[in-house]
Amino acid sequence: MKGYGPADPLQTPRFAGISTFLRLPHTTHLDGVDVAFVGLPFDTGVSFRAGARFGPKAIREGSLSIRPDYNMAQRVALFERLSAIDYGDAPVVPGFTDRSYDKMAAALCTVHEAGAVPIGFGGDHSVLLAELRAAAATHGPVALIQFDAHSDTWDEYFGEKFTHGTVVRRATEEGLIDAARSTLMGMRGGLYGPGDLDDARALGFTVIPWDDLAQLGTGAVAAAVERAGGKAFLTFDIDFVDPAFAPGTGTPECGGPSSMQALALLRACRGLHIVGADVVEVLPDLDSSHLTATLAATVAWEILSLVAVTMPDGAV
Ligand SMILES: [Mn+2]
Repeated sequence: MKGYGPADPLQTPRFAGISTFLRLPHTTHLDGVDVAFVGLPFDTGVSFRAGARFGPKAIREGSLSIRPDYNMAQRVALFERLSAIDYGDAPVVPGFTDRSYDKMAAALCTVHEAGAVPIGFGGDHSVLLAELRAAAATHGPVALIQFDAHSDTWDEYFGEKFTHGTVVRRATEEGLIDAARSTLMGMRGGLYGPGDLDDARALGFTVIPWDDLAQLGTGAVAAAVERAGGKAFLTFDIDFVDPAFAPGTGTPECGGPSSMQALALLRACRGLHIVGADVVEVLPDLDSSHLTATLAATVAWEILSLVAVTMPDGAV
């Protein structure tokens, strides 16, 4: 093991102990840390169902069933290549978006400044703005790779600018992301008008609706990685996946990818230079099967694997 890694599941069973993500050590000491998992328990930005503030807890619990050490699909021994911790949750002020953004961004800036990659657990998707403010403060404008049933590029909801449906537009306006290097994938369901996705394209994004992505497959994701061409933030809204596989989410859209398809598409991000990432919009109250949280944890682990494959192999 390179540094911090999970408790050995062959010494203590995976259901035992305190539920940190992957049973990684919970610490805020960042020396030598490559990846820090950070909970973002905020759901004031939602337009429909609330409850994602409890997402981080559920995703940690959902991670316990994962055998964390080796990713068979990527052929990588994760903790021989990187040191990872559970940083805990960023502070938030429930009901107050601006102050929560400031607090979450400050916590995430600390992680970036230490040279570690934060992987956030939402929280609703509005937390992305805090994450991108923190990422851009260290790295400058980044490419956004977004898996999501919605583009989140609307201008406002109910006259409000800072919501989970407007966050990608705000990040563009603030110069946090480079739209020309960014790809939004998975959009489906009804829209407010015929121009909704054209508006996203007018901002400079490459937009690949789910019906197209389903036909194009992993090659379209590889092309998105190519287009990113450098530092990138990967955001995964769990509503990208069909609600049959991920029912515990705020704004479900039927007719999406299975969990198998979604994971294959995510793995095709191999080679992406990830400086930050997240998985968001898990609502445990509607996740009676725990499948959504388990899938979200798997997504976060696959993202950790994507970071691992870009690092030197430290195995002896
Ligand atoms: Mn979203």
